[in-house]
Amino acid sequence: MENKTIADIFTEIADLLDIQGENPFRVRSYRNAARTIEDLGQSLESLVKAGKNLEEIPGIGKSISEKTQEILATGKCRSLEELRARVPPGLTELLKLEGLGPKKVKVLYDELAVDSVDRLEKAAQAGRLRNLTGMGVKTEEKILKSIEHYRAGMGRFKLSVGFQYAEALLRHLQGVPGVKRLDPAGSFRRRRETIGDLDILAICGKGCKVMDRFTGYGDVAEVLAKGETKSSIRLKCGLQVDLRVLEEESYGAALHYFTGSKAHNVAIRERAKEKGLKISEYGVFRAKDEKRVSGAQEEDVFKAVGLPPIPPELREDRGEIQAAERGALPRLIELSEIRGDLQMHTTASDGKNSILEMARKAKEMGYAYIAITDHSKAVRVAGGMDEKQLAKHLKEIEKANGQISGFRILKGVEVDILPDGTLDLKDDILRECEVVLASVHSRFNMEEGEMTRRVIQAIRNPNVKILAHPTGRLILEREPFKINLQEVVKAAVDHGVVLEINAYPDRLDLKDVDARMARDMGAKLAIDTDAHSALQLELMKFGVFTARRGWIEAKDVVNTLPLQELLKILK
Ligand code: DGT
Ligand code: CA
Ligand code: CA
Ligand code: ZN
Repeated sequence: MENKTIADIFTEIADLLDIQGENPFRVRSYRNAARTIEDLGQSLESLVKAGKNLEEIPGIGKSISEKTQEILATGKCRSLEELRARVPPGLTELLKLEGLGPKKVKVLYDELAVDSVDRLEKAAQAGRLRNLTGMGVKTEEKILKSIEHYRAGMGRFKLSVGFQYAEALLRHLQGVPGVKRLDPAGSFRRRRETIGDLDILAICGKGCKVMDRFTGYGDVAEVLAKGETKSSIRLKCGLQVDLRVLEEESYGAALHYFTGSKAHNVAIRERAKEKGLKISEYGVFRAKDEKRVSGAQEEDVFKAVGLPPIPPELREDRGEIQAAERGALPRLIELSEIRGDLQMHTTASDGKNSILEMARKAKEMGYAYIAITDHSKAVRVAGGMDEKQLAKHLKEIEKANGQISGFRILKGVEVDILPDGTLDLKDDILRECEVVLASVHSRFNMEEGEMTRRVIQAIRNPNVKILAHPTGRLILEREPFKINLQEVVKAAVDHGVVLEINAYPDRLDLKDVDARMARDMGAKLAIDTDAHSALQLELMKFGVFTARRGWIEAKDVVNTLPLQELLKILK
């Protein structure tokens, strides 16, 4: 069983408790557990099989551990079923709408019997929400927008979630005798931030049982189609997976075709037409007599249209074909070029590991440095620090530095940008830090002008070095706040402030096209994990994917620099 499946059960328990008005601490403990499990980076099932005590994992207590074992053993959770019996189904779905919390959901149900997204939409359209306590005409408008947004993302999965399912499934298929090649394609291979489904391609020898193995996978909820060359399944989590078995001679053409994007494919085919060629998922052919020219390798497709290979992340028809033509494709940043991580949290605020534990893990990953950047006091739910606590914490960082060799822990903080644009901590203490990240964690609903002024005022503070998660979005959960990003980037460039690509898979903020715009305007970027545990330092790859989709090169990214050069930039 996948971690995500277990995490979803705890999220649902939290939602159901929340709607019933349960103790917020209890609700939060389930939410935290779900998050921990989802981002664990190791399979809970295999940990249990290896006899590990789950309570040793930070964020997992006795009750969660017991429930996890129950879920793994029986596939069910009794507490969840009891809760479900008490709350109308449909209410938890309403919680997924942005701006709808458990209190509002309860009012909507009690007063208007709203128990589904459709009913809520009808009620809002009919103007029936405006008379309820705490709601108005504005609420109705907002809810209708949230519903639209929710429907657009419905059925899509965050890339990080897709990764967990894809890796497990590929492992399952890899061992099948006769399987010669296995490649994920589609939006997954292009590293889009969300995926609609997973497309897998394979080459197999005669008599290979890969299709049986595929449709017989333990996590399958439904077999949608089964054939010799194509099968489709739906996993228990709802994700659809297509598997195609191909001939060796057309594999490269198919890999190109099914990687997409559709817009990129169309543009490539048009180029082929001009050259008297026809490109399809079966190969490259001469138009006049349909004679096969090539198609076994993916490069064949590019070669046929006179181009060098284009990395999958760029294949969105956003100028990559023209750039390839001019020999001007970027040399995209690689994960191995990252030398350190400049945003992370420890037990001093809402992280799960100590300074030294974070540093040891980072060193083990081959990094030369990290910055410890815990929250400031305005973020109360995250245990943010005041000036005095930060001063003490900075001493702790210095001390930890003495306990690890050949590695540097930078003194940092993630200071909150208050609604009026001032910072949450005094300049005196910020000056003591080597890395000050500034970010917005409250009042997301400001007007664009007001929010832009707020953030630019923070950028103007000479102590601020990095603007963290600049648009505040949460993928499939929360829209970015309204802000004039161009003005923000311009201010950042003027004041030498670095813009973050937050690698945390829920954020990926700046997103691909915004990072590209920022770089084109002359901004420097930092790719940071925002890790809340040592294991989450591994999430860096998702930030690198986003950067690659944004045409970013190593030279644009400050944490590819050696320590001494980085320190110069931070000064
Ligand atoms: P997704 O699954 O919504 O995240 O996005 P994709 O890009 O994975 O799209 P999907 O799964 O529908 O199809 C996989 C690839 O197959 C797609 O990226 C390009 C190719 N493809 C699908 N339909 C067409 C089409 O009508 N024309 C062309 N040229 N290519 C297509
Ligand atoms: Ca797909
Ligand atoms: Ca597909
Ligand atoms: Zn935090």
